[in-house]
Amino acid sequence: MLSKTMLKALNAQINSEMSSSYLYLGMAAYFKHINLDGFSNWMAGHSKEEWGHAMRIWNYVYEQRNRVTLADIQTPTESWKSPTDAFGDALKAEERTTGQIHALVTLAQKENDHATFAFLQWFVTEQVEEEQLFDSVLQKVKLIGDHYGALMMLDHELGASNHGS
Ligand code: OFO
Repeated sequence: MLSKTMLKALNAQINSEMSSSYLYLGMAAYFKHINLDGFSNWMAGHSKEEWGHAMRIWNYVYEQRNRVTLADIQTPTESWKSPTDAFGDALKAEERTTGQIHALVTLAQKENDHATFAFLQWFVTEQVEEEQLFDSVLQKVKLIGDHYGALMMLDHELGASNHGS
């Protein structure tokens, strides 16, 4: 069983992962709207991945013989000034998630909750990968700027990658 505090924090993280999923779906819609289908598919894949993170916590809460409580998911932004702007927001969202995961780890340590501490290690590693991934795309779109040909090449590259699918 989880403590009341730990359960509340894990339920909040489920909501946050679902909000990230919805944010990336909003970005997929934005990219689709400006005809960057590869970017759009990549973001839609990432949206699914975030939903998977929420479900990973969902399953853990039930394994611990507690129950999940769902809350409203924030309406995401659906337009950005440019791909650079969108990826800047995505990286900020990942950095925010990293902070939340680290706060959960600290809470698990404080409560001597060894099982939750062990469970969270997957997320700690995942966040390092995610920040690196989003930052690498951000740096590329920054370099590309308004160069249409290069943007099309990156669109093709992202569309062909299996990320998130
Ligand atoms: Fe679940 O935040 Fe990205 O990874």
